[in-house]
Amino acid sequence: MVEAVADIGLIGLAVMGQNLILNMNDHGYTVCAFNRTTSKVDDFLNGAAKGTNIVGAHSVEELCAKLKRPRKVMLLVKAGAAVDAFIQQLLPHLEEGDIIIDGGNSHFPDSIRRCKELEEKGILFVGSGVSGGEEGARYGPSLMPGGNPKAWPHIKNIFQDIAAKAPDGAPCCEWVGESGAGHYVKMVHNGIEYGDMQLICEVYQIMKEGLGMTHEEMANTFEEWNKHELDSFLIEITRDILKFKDTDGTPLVEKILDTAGQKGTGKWTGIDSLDRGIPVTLIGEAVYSRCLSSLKDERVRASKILAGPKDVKFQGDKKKFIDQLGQALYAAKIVSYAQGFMLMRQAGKDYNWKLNFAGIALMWRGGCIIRSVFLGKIKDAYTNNPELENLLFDPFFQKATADAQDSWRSVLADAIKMGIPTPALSTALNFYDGLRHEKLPANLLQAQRDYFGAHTYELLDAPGKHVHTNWTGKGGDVSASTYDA
Ligand code: 2AM
Repeated sequence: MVEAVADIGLIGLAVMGQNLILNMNDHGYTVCAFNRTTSKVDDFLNGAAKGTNIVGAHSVEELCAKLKRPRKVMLLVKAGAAVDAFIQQLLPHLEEGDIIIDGGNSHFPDSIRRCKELEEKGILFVGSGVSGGEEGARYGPSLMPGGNPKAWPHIKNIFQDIAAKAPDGAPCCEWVGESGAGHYVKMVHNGIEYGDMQLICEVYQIMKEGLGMTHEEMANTFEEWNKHELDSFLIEITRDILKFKDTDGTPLVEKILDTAGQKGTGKWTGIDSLDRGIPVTLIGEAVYSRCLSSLKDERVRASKILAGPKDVKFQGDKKKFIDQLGQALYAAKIVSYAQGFMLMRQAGKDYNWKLNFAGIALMWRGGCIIRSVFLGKIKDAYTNNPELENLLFDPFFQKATADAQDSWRSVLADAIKMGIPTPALSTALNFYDGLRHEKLPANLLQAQRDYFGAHTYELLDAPGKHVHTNWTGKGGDVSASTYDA
């Protein structure tokens, strides 16, 4: 009879899995490690895990036998078929009330499905976003668990112990919500990360191309910004990257090919926003910007034949402009997060998830790539009003955008005149201006639809009643049935 010695089992000994195990071990938990290729279990036990309390298993059966009840098994394997395969292998060795946690990069519809299928079998499923890369996994990731709420009391301590801690000591891990909510929130997190990175890249291009700043000057500006409201991990690493010199003494960043890679989570967020009808325009532009960057050959040809503005050099006060640029970056970032939270709010409605928005902001405050001081303000906004309709309606953010908007407009006007692309900075302002317009030109759009397709429209003073006009006197009076795409 194998003794049940381990607090949790972890399957998948790639770098994330190994580091999470070591992290759990540091916090006093006994972990049992398993991997499809079992030689990696021995390599791990004889290597990084040597001298620790970590134990190993060479079969799924042995792993389950070594776990205290209710069993907790965390998967950190390749997203997709491998997760389903392990769930199937585990099931014969689990009992009602045991817990399976998927900590991989699963797409949330899979987590919704797994949660439901396992609940029918009495097994509690948790899909958890894990962010922070290798170092985060080892010393404190941001963890975003969602799924069957009955699992949370059993895993709360271990998850919050190993998670990153925000500057005030709060763990960057809270229960996100039911079903696929954990992986959903992780997806939006990654989308927001795309947006933050793109915004910084646009600012860098304006500084370099528009203002002709040196790398030292740019690095110093980011250093300065990092002391105030833009204080964040991404601003900090941008400063370091801009300072970094290659062996020949020139900035390494300028030698890097300007075509961006992507793994797809930003794209998932964009597609999901289209499906839900929520204008998450900044993340969309961030994804498209990576796509445009990848069309390098076409851009090289275009650069030789497409006209841009002639001899436009920035003429004004450079110091003032840099200050305004920081304001533009801050305002656009606020809009991006407002859009991300709008999307999560809609998904919460669509799936009947009770999403904990203050908790989500808190989880992102430390451990992950988008960690920033700014997220503390978002947490405050949702703590003050959990029903907040839109982040931009919160008094703090309302004032922040009001204070920044003149600078934001001025910077963009100059960038446009200079012919420097600003897709994310601009779309954020367009969204802001669209949102604050009580009236948009969709009345004309409805008229056009009715004109050519008899799609009908509603009148301002009689909403809900669909009418059709025979605009030309030639078409019939029969309307098409209304539909929503
Ligand atoms: P391996 O070491 O046996 O390849 C990251 O790739 C992790 O996912 C590794 O632990 C890897 O196991 C595991 N993995 C990848 N594809 C898998 C599959 N189809 N079935 C089981 N485990 C898989």
